[in-house]
Amino acid sequence: VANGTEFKYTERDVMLYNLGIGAKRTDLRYIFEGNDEFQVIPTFGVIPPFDAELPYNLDDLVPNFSPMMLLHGEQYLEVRKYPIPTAARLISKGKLLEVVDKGNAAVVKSGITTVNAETGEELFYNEMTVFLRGCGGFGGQKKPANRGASTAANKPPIRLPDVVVEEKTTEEQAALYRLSGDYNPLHVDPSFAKMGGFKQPILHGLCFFGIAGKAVYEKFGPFKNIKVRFAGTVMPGQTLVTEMWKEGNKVIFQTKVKETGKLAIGGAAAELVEGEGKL
Ligand code: HDC
Repeated sequence: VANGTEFKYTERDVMLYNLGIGAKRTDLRYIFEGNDEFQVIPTFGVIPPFDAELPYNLDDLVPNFSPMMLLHGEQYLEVRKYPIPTAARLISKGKLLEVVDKGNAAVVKSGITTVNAETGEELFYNEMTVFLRGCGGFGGQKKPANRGASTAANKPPIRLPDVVVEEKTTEEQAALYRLSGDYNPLHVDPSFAKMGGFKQPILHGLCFFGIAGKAVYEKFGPFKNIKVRFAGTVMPGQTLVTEMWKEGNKVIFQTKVKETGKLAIGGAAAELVEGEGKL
């Protein structure tokens, strides 16, 4: 839509989001509006775009589109201004960046800019990439374009990680996380998940992105951008192990599922806000 869609959030939404990505009752700055340092974890910037109406339908872009076969492929978030307000009215506008033909699958990337509805100031920019299984082979471009930080390979260095953070998700993680705005049935409805090829509902990519991003934020401080590729699925209840390497101003990271040893997030990095880094 020409004027964008309004997304209004309050302190209650902030607490719900923080809890959805694993904030504990002892993290008062995340779960108690009366705390002096009450704040939203910066990965919250991926939430406002869920209310943005995109000026196209996936159905019209690729053949055989089915919502059950959609997976979140990659996410890139820029936080354009700190501090992030704990309540605001925002407007998000999205556009199509590219459609890539992977043969079996199609990869569709959207760019969404979110501004403060009152001041017009830019707050967040997102690139959201969906991986559409069974929707390729239409003769489209084969490789995604190079977009700098949003498509960087971020290969971890060959040394032990500088910091490792382990966090167990709960069986209710997806049921809780969805209340922040991604109501995709894939994450709670067993029959929908089965039609998508999964034995049980899987965790939102942006939920484990948030858990990993929270670990980076707590160990290294605020970041100006963060990028991940969802390399494997996570089931609610599994334990996530996030390994981080500080390389100059950049924190390269990856997240594995402890129970299986498989990679859930790869090709990931956050660029720290200059002069704010903790280490
Ligand atoms: O990597 C596989 C996988 O399962 N990843 C995990 C996906 C996942 O769990 N995502 C989160 C849960 S789904 C979710 O949260 C949905 C949410 O509710 C809705 C979000 C809505 C956003 C709205 C925006 C508008 C899988 C299946 C993705 C790929 O595995 P394979 O099929 O085995 O592919 P592979 O052989 O490894 O690679 C084939 C080509 O595809 C590229 N590629 C691989 N993974 C990618 C990816 N591209 C983008 N994102 C990914 N995650 C590879 O580079 C490869 O390309 P090429 O052949 O050119 O090298």
